[in-house]
Amino acid sequence: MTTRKNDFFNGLLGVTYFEIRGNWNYTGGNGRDSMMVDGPLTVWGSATIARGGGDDGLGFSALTVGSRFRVDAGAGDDWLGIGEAGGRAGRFDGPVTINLGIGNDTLELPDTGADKLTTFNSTALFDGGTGANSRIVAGVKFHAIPPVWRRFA
Ligand SMILES: [Ca+2]
Repeated sequence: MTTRKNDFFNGLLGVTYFEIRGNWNYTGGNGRDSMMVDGPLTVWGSATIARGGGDDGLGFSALTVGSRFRVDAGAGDDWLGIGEAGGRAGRFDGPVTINLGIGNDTLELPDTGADKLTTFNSTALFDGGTGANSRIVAGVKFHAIPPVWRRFA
């Protein structure tokens, strides 16, 4: 399934559970994109998110991905949030690769609550890219393999 910009998820308001039984590819355009995926959303295969230029905002709440999860935020001062404070957790069973690209970017992994932590079950690489990048990492669980952090303050 391939989605562009916000069209797809704007149509899902009010849906309480959604499942993609394959791979999910999202491509944002240049300019300022903003997308909040308020799950539960389960992707059986891989999920690949490419944002393009612009100061983008991207949030995932209760996202579960069965295979590889990759985000390329591109140029611009981007914000990426995975999880929702006090909210529902997500789970990533395959390798996770987050590239925030050029710009002063922010990564947020908030505390979703002790009994429902966002869980990374494989490798996880978080690369802030060039620029002054910050991260807020609270209640997440990295199973077995420690995450790799690059270019964050
Ligand atoms: Ca960026």
